[in-house]
Amino acid sequence: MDQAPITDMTGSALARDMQRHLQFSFGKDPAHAQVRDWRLALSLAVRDRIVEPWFKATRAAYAGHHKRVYYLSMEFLIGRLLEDAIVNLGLGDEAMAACAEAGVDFDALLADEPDAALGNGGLGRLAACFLDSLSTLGCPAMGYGIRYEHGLFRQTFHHGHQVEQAEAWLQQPHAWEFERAEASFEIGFYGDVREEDGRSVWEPGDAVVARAYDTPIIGWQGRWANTLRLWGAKPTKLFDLARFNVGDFNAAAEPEAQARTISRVLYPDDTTDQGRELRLKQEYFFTAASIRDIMRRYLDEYSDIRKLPTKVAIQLNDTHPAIAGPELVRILHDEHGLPFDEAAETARLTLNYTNHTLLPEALESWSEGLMWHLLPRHMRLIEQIDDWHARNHPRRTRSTIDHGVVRMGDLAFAMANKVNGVSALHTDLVKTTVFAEQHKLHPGRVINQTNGVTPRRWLVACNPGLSNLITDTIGTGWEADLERLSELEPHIDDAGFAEAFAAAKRANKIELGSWLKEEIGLTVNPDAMFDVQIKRIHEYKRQLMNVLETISLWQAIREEPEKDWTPRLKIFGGKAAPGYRTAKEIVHLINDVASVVNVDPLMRGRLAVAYPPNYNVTMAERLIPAADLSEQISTAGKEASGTGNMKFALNGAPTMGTLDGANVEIRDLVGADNFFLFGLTTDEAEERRETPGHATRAIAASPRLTAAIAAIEKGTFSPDDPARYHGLGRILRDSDYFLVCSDFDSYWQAQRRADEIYRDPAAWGRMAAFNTARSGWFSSDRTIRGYMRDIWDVEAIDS
Ligand code: CJB
Repeated sequence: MDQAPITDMTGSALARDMQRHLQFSFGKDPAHAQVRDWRLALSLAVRDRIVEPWFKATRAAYAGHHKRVYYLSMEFLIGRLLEDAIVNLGLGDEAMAACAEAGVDFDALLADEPDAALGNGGLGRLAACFLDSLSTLGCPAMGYGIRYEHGLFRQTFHHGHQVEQAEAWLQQPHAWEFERAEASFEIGFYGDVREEDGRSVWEPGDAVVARAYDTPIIGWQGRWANTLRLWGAKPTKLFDLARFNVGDFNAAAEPEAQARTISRVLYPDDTTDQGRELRLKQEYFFTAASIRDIMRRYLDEYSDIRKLPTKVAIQLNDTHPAIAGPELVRILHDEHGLPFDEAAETARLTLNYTNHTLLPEALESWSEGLMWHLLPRHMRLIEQIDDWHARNHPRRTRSTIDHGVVRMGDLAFAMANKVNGVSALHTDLVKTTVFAEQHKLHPGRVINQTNGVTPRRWLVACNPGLSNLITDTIGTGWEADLERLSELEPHIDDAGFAEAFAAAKRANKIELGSWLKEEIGLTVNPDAMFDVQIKRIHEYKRQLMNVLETISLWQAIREEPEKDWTPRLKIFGGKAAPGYRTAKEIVHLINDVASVVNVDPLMRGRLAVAYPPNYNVTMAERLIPAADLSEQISTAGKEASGTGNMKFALNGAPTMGTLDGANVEIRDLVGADNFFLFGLTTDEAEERRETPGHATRAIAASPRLTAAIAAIEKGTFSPDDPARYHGLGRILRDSDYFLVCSDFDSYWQAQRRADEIYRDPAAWGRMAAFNTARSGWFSSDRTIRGYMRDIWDVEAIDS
């Protein structure tokens, strides 16, 4: 029989391969196949079409002896992969037809895929957007991370309270990865260091095996594919047969259980440092495996270890992989015999560090005691690196080791060729606050690379209505050249375009409305302003200010129900770290407020609150295209960049925001008229925080805020437990570190300005369209080009 080539991109070939995989890869008779079976079969058929460009890319990188980029990240928040791959390969119509032929609903099939949540939030999602852009640009690169068995917990609400459940994305077959039993490394922990022939030799006391699992990441139009290599932990010895034979069955299985623990769960913390030994083990485990793999690949191709930085660029995504510095020095010095200073400098020229936060509680540090215990050779090398740094910079006053603690930020900085911040404002703060001394010692080392988002997932795939309108208006090609969105500008005042733009938004809102009805039983008014705040729950992100404004609006509507209010649907989404008490109280408060507001007959059609549980990438893909207003209301100086803010702007939702993170750049680009600005600036916030009694004064000056706080303290929203929110009340009154009270009135006024403009659909539509037309710069393609040019010094390969 004639066999078409595997990369046959026709619909008939895709349909044939889907049927073939169903039967021969999964052993299912089409007559009995369920949605899941079809989804897995289609995934393999699509994956087949990625393999060829993937091999081609790998061969091209080898053949040209190109410099490679390695992106080390504890988190990759990749979400679902099938639709993304279909969109990048341009197989949408073909896949739909294949499903129709098989009699399965394409949307149901896509919706069946688990959302791979191997990350907490912005940092992990950025890593996933970067993978997409690296492949789209044809940059030879590899992502390295951990193959967590359990991703971020599943959130449910029980009487408004957050309950966490284990997530289990690997309970079913995972269609996208290739297990590489041959790519395994033994990773040691504990033990001793002995001297042998003038060299230090680390003899670990325990070890696990890191096994590679590869997922190909296809770029736009399938021209290039890179690899995401995730490490799973396995025991060095599978099973203790001796113990089993004497009847000690639990002990026999212990090595396996202990080793697997390392890659079992993603730490659910976001911007708080969890000082746990297991976390440090995870960090060393994946970093050491990745560095070994990188060195193996380098030494396969080259012999001079000193030239490593000319062929390898390693990016550390925050300090989580910062142990890469001492690990690389250990390999170069202990194993390859480079003199210490040369080893340290070679390692430094290979490594780069991205800082994602300056919040003091998020700056990683580990006790020296734990380090000596778990990684004795590395701890000694950290001391030597610190001495080396001090020798070269006699004026320095800060050291990496301080009061028995190793500061990972200082280590990462000392061992980096470039250090980058993630927005213009954040990079300035990197230079002037936490890393001020290092910046003075190393001028030019700190640079800015403002974050970006991939337009393939965050516009083409999630918002087909708007994407089609864009293509109808400016033609194709903008998907990988997003600044071309500016070509929309001359059309913004065309009646036809304006109408179609508004219609696309409205269709998304109606679709979201039916999903909310199904999901949480809420009936929504599609004409209401969809006002959305989705992100981790954190005091600095100030969901509390948003819910206080909601309460205030509820009170105002109750006072004057006859007034012509601009209808609003307040949508919240986000998880609280399980151990973060205040964040969990805020979750509870949002739910309690929703349960009062949503049944108040005076609110009907005017105000409602939606808080669908278990916010994740998939939910973001649903909410962002339907949003009218984007809430980016963090205390100035606290949000390093934000990336959700970029996705909303791109999808035509103006920002309600402070001058924080990348909001500053968004406002500069979309124009001050198309952005709702409020609140203190970073400097003003710093100063206000130092002013005694700032919260008391702000509350006293604002009757609205006084009434809203009084309501939560009185138990208006928690009649079953009136004291429930006394703690939140105290935080607001006594300390208010995040300046909710100080910014409240300014926020309220900005919201009312938004109400005013929303009443004029043409004016609002214009603002929305300007947001889309002027957000092209926020493509992660632009960010990755910046990293390639300013940090990695690598060229794209034209395949
Ligand atoms: N960020 O998501 C995290 N986790 C952290 O531990 C530290 C920072 C976020 O990184 C994003 C990507 O750079 C930023 O946009 C965001 O502001 C920051 O909080």
